[in-house]
Amino acid sequence: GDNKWFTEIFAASGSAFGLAISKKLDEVQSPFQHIEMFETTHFGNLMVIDGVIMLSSRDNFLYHEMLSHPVLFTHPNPKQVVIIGGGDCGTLREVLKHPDIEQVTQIDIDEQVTRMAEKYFPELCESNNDPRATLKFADGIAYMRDAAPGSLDVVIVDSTDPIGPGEGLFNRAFYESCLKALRPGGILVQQSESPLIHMPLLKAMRDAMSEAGFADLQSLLFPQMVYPSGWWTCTLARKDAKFDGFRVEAAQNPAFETQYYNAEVHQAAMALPNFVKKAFS
Ligand code: PUT
Repeated sequence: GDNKWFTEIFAASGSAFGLAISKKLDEVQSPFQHIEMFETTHFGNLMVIDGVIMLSSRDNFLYHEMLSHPVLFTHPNPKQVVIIGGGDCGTLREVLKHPDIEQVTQIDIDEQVTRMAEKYFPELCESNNDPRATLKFADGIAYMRDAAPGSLDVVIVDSTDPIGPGEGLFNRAFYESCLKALRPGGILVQQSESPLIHMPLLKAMRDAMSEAGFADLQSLLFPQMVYPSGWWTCTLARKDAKFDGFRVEAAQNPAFETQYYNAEVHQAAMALPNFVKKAFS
């Protein structure tokens, strides 16, 4: 047809992903990055940052739910949550679905990401005025470095890839800041790229988390069509003890609705294929 295509080329893996575009909606050069918004023919709106797909209306629920609910149902009693990045507010919305959460502070370096999300993904921003939510636009690395020791239950790193402003969120120094800011029992979770085509990066993240002093790691796998290879991970790192399952009963009877997450999906996401086990060993 007459449609144009947005294509993201993954040079390192000799692959690419494309979506048919009906029109360009918006574009802004922020002090940090180039943000573009498109209307697609079949996936709703699409946000692209520095040429890299961040989210589409149609499938972002997979990523946002898997970055939020597994960690919150693994922690025994999460109250204080920080989100680093997450400017589209989709993760924030999922976290705020948990009624026992008392406070969520989101720190994205780029206010323009949130301004675009308010306009083009209003459904993701529907909880931004929740009294438990605080949105700050600042450097997440400095925020975690200066966070009060032992003050947080869960830190969620919902970042871009480790190039550009997100780069400093993938190293030992950052993980040490997170570890210090977590209370006993605290858990860090970070989006950790594709198991199929980014394994060296995923492995390096896990090694850096261990070297920073986290006691145990757990990577979860889930589909995410608009990201490279269509298959993605998040990695949980527990401050001071081995992981010991999750709160299955609570996950089976949530006080809210989800589109992807449920207790069975959580259990299944913890199953590691042999090539992943081998890479982690
Ligand atoms: N928020 C995760 C972005 C990943 C893009 N490749």
